[in-house]
Amino acid sequence: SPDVVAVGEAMLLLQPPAGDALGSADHLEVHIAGAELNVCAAVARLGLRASFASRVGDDPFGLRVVAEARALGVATDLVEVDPERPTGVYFKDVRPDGRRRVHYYRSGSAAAALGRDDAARILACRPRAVAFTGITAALGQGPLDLVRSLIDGAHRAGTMVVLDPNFRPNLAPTERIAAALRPMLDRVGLLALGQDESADLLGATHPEDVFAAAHAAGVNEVLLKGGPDGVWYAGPDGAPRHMPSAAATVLDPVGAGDAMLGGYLAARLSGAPPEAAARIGTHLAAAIVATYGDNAGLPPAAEARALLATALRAES
Ligand code: KDG
Repeated sequence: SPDVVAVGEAMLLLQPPAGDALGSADHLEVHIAGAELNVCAAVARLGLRASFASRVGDDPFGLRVVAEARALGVATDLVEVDPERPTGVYFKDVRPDGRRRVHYYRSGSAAAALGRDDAARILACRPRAVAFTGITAALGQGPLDLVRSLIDGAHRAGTMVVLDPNFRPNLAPTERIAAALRPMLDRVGLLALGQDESADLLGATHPEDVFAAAHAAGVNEVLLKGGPDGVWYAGPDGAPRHMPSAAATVLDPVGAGDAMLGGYLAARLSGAPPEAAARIGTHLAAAIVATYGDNAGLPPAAEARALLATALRAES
């Protein structure tokens, strides 16, 4: 059975080549993206078993999602093909200052038809951890019901629940998704969130306050992602410790938070303490931001696994 199952939507991503803009580019680069798939890619690269659970359309893009997920080493037997609905598509502009702007064409997509009925097949493979983001919860009522069933089922089975709020205002109003996620926090094993998201979810941005608020809400472990400001993980006393970003070149920041989470999670599941896990997440995130595309640029498997092995040795 898989170490991690991540549940959500993967899409075809079209973005202009370096230096070009969406409004004037003659050609667009094609990638496959989706926060939960990006998390799976990082987990798999470190040598753990990651499975992506979703629905895709019966179209060339759905086939491409499945093929590229497999090429990333991610299992796809929990991806169902929907004959009636298309695979979602999104476009991304990366501005010269590194900021991004996304345009979604995903309403009515195959993944938006995920629902409570999908929980059983996901939990039946008995993963060690089940991961999803606020994007999954924002896809529609069915996906939100699925998230709720998964949390309950995972909690009953003793499976770790991993949540990243990943608010996407273009998709659903932040406060509506925050309100849906808050009551789930008491069953969340690992909450990975950005500093802007912690303001919306927990009303706190200062790391001490974020950790305290998350623990008060019942969260077991917190990873606070500050983007270029680095990351905060739990020190031996449970209080936040800081690790700076390792990014030297920032070409495309999208996907860095997912690589951070995937790297951290894989390392924790392998027995690494939070500090070593945060170092691995930091390393993967730096590789992602130096490359165009949301999950392109991860270090080769041998290098990633050596990194994890070194981190584990340092601890023993
Ligand atoms: O975290 C990166 C994701 O935002 C990206 O890959 C696409 O899942 C995606 C979304 O909904 O924006």
